[in-house]
Amino acid sequence: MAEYTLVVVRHGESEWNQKNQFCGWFDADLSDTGLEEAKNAGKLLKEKGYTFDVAFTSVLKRAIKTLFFIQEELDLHWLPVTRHWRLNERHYGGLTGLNKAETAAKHGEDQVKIWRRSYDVPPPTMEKDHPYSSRKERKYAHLDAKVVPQCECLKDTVERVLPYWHDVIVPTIKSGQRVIISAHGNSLRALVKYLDNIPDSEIVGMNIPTGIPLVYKLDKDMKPVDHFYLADEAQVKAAMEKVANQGKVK
Ligand code: DG2
Repeated sequence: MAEYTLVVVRHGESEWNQKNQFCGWFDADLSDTGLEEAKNAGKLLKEKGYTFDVAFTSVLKRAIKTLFFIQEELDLHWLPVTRHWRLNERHYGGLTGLNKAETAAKHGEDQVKIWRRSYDVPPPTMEKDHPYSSRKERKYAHLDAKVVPQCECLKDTVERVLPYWHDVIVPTIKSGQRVIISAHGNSLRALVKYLDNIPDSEIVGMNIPTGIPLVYKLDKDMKPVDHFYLADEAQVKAAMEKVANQGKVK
């Protein structure tokens, strides 16, 4: 029986999603389309009667701003929001900043799919002097240098998202507070893989669309009894295909 409702949402389209660049820990802003997607997500949640007591997001502005525009539509500006690096996007390492289609033309679509979607094959490591290195960013200065990744496969992302899920988010949900998480394509794939117990081989085919709220109904042990996107099937399918196709040669 469903005991709790959790809503997760991938941020609206970012400027780097729009330019089809690997983004990871780079702090890209929302595009104008992404801003509209964020507002629409809020409108949809309002229309369907969802409300929240607490919100979690990453320390990346595309997710933070998406959450803000959702709060705005729901008139929930007062909501306690926790921003945490463990909800950041998967770190794309040396691919950060490269165009996905151009990378596919250079290395092949299969290789790009492995880098984007495999469970345990990491992208190339980010060099120390990489122009988009997060090493020197003030928001990560409090972290042990060993914790700040220089590249991550999905398995690495699962390993850093789950402690936060178990230690912070689960107790919050179990306390009866209604939770929304605004995060990223791959930090959410990590969470969804765990929640739905998706095998490593099947997670390869899973793409999370931007700006469409995904609702989980969880039982008392936090096992999903149901989940669904707040959009019709055709819209979700098209949005997922759009994400998948970003790794194809144009
Ligand atoms: C995208 C996901 O992350 O890219 O890092 O480029 O969700 O923060 O926009 P997000 C990125 P793909 O894994 O879909 O290529």
